[in-house]
Amino acid sequence: MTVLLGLRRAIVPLYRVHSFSMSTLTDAQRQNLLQPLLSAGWSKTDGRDAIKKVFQFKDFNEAFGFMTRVALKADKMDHHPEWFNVYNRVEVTLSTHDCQGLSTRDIDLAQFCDQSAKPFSH
Ligand code: HBI
Repeated sequence: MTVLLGLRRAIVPLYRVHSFSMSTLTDAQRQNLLQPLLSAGWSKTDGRDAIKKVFQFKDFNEAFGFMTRVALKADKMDHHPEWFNVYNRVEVTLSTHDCQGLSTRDIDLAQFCDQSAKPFSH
């Protein structure tokens, strides 16, 4: 019995770390991880725990190149953006549906979006 309890104590945190169960950002994570994104052009959406940013490119080719890179990353992460594209403009909204709010996955994907758009910021 004690062996089983010990095993449980060892496995449950591992399960959480591997984020099978995503949880929303803590206050400290909002301060340390979210705040820098809000200073870099991301903003909180009205009425839900999500962030959004508009990326503007030279033309459709650049915009779709950005979307392709983000799409491949999103697929690898199994974490998908809500987005809207018209010609050279891409509106990206990030939130984690599994926990109905912002998680570290949104932080990671937002940082990836910024990195991917960097070569095109004129
Ligand atoms: N994308 N943004 C976002 N949020 C999620 O919770 C999410 C996702 N893509 C796939 C996914 N969850 C899967 O874990 C399942 O819900 C299918």
